[in-house]
Amino acid sequence: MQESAPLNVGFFTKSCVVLVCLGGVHLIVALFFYLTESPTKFTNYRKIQSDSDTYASLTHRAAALVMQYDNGTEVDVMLNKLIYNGSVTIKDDEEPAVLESCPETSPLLVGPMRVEFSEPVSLDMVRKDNPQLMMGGRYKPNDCVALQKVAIIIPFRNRGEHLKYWLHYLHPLLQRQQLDYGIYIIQQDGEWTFNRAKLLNVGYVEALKVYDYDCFIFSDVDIIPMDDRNTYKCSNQPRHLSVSMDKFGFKLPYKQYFGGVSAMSKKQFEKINGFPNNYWGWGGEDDDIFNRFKRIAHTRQTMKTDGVKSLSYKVVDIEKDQLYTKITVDIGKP
Ligand code: NGS
Repeated sequence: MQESAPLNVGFFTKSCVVLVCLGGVHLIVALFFYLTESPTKFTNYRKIQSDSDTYASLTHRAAALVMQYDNGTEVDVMLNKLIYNGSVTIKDDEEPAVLESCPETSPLLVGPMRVEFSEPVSLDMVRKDNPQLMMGGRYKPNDCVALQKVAIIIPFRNRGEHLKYWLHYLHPLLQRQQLDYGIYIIQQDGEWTFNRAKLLNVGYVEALKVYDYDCFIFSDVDIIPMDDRNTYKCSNQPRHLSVSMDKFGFKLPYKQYFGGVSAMSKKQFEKINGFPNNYWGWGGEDDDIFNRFKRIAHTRQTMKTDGVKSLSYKVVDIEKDQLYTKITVDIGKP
């Protein structure tokens, strides 16, 4: 028993030395990997697990691009491409695939459409037919970056039947047109006289609170295009879209007619101070806005004081459905 004691002590000491050496080697290897790996962790965002991580790192990359580009428009385009929700796909160990812009003319268009109202339509059916819609009636193509961000504004009260058909026909059409769009139903609260133009102004202001729209389509709830080549987009001039309607024998009722469906960019809308707020009841407001683009003395004076800049209203309710954002507003009375 006594003889074996020194042997055990020697073995114990050796084991300790071996263990310390192994610990040292481990430390050196760990230090080596730490020094060679850590810089890449802060410059690359490749291994991204969750959506929020994706968004955060893209924002970061976009911010870096802002530093690199001096030209404002170029930065805008790059930011747009990178921060475009859901349009940048990232896989492990791959650079993010930045999407191309959608083409000027969508390849998905079908041309003339059969539009008829004899078959009943339900909102549930429209929801099922349009599974790609996001809450609030929002959509954007997932394989290209839409050329315009379009808010569609519909003045509304007691026209549920019309609305169903409008949504049934328009959602698929707008998706075929490859637009980044949102539907805003602006419902006038109460029973006072309807004011279409003021509701359109409200729609403009409210839609801009939700998203950075650059194009606005103002549409009656009972007008449906019969050909999807009539694009719900803006151009360098205000556009009148409903130029050939069945109820007018497929021609304009008069040359200056600007009612039904019209398109204006944000810039154009701001330039004319939006729609007049003081047309209560049927008619005239669309002629007024037509004249805001012309040198007609009276309108040119009133448009400065009466328009989106002097708009006042109270939001009563905001309902977000898969098919639309419905905003109920108190716009006062005549
Ligand atoms: C004009 C109205 C417009 C209206 C157009 C078509 O007379 O607001 O008729 O109306 N102008 C005035 O009242 C000054 S419609 O047949 O669509 O009801 O858009």
